[in-house]
Amino acid sequence: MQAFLADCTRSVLEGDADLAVKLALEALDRKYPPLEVIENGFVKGIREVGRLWEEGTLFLPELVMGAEAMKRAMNVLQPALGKGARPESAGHVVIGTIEGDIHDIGKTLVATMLSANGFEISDLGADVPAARFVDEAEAKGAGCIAISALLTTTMSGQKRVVEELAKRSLKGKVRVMVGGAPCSDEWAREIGADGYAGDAVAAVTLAQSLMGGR
Ligand code: B12
Repeated sequence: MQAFLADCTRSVLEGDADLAVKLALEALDRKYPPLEVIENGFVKGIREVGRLWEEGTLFLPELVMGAEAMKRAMNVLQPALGKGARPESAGHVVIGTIEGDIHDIGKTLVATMLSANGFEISDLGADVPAARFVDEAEAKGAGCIAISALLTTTMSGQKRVVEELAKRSLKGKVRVMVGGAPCSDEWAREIGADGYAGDAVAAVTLAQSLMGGR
């Protein structure tokens, strides 16, 4: 299993989307736990790509190729995350990546895990204006808005969502959770959000506690 996970990591590092898809299919075939393959295989690869890019060892085209390999593998593995009996709805969550930010891999993983745990999801995608989150929450009667931000330059948009809720007298009624690399518990407190989670599993626990679910 360790060697297999290392191959998954390598496929993303090398930006080899065909290999990533082949390994993802093989993981399903071998009945490996999909979340472990994602987190300890492919995600490790994309984080390493980011680190190498930051230190100047990799260039943007390689970052894009790594992300493409990661996304293609996720497309294969995600349906397996949601398998099993669907419990009754644990609540409705509106999720998206904030305006100006096109990073959607982590957001999509959080959405998939929430859905697999019984939450109804409105996934607005990436580059979503603050007001759009609130419009959708109002339209669907959602109990929670989950906002992803991967850039220090876009995370302030999460604050705008909280402000928009306050403007419409919905603050406290619709809970807000934030996540993404530059976010933290402290940031969530600072902007008046209800919570922060660092990964998709923690996001499920947080949503359950915010929405009084199981
Ligand atoms: C892949 C990637 C890209 C891809 C994105 C593809 C896509 N469709 O998503 C591409 C190549 C397009 C890209 C572009 C850019 N990127 Co980029 N990218 C990354 C990289 C390497 C990985 C992100 C990722 O997918 N991680 C894997 C997922 C699974 O992890 P995650 O996103 O952290 O999500 C997990 C948790 O954070 C949490 N979570 C996430 N969202 C949420 C939401 C909620 C509510 C909760 C509770 C939890 C939660 O759960 C997730 C699952 O466990 C990061 C490096 C890094 N370490 O994050 C840089 C990084 C985010 N990028 C960076 C930059 C600068 C850019 C560009 C500006 C580059 C450029 N010059 O053009 C552009 C931005 C374009 C834009 N306007 O958005 C910087 C940001 C620096 C900063 N301080 O702001 C980083 C940190 C790289 C670096 N080290 O410098 N990027």
